[in-house]
Amino acid sequence: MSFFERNRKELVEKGIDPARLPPGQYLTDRFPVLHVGDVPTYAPGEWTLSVFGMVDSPFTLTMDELKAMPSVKPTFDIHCVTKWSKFDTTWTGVRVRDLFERAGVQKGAKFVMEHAEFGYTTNIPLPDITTDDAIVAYQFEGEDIEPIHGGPVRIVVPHLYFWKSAKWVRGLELRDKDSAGFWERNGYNMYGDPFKEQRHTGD
Ligand SMILES: Nc1nc2c(c(=O)[nH]1)N[C@H]1C(S)=C(S)[C@@H](COP(=O)(O)O)O[C@H]1N2
Ligand SMILES: [Mo]
Repeated sequence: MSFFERNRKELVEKGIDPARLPPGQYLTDRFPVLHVGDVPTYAPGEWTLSVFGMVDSPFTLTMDELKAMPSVKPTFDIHCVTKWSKFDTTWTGVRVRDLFERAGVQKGAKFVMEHAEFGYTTNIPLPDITTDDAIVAYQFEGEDIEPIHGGPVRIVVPHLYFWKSAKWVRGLELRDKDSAGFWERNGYNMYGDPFKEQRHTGD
């Protein structure tokens, strides 16, 4: 029996619904750290988030302003394209949808480019980043997000592979056309549905 088969069998033995684990993934309790480049550090008050592109009123938020907005605390499973999945992670933050309502999304805007520190980008369709659980997160399991996991603030979008969840997010840009972000230019799928195993370009 392969590692993956054993892992799936253990899941059933623990009474967890195996349908939650996408094909080709294994479940881990650990929280692996995955990113390209350095971990940024911010002086207090230095971090900001800009909403721009095809919106009527672009704006830039400080951390205090973000935290003053209504927050949600969803729990969901996350799936990395390098094959680990982690179940029941809980995040606190503001719905991307609420930020976009404040900015006034223009007719014709259909995609979002997430911009992170040091130039990391990832593209996502507008409906996928405006679900109930797609958030600009500042807490993980009730504590400030650690810098290695994207703190002070990252995107989390549960239903796509985790590379679509930019750590150290600094900008959300509304666009009419889809274009590839960092990993998408380097062979990863434009959409990234883990349950359809959309890992690479054209999957
Ligand atoms: N800014 C930035 N965000 C990023 C990445 C990155 O390289 N830079 N990697 C992505 C990938 S591939 C994954 S799997 C997750 C990993 O998040 P974690 O380190 O908190 O597990 O972050 C995503 N967000
Ligand atoms: Mo990943």
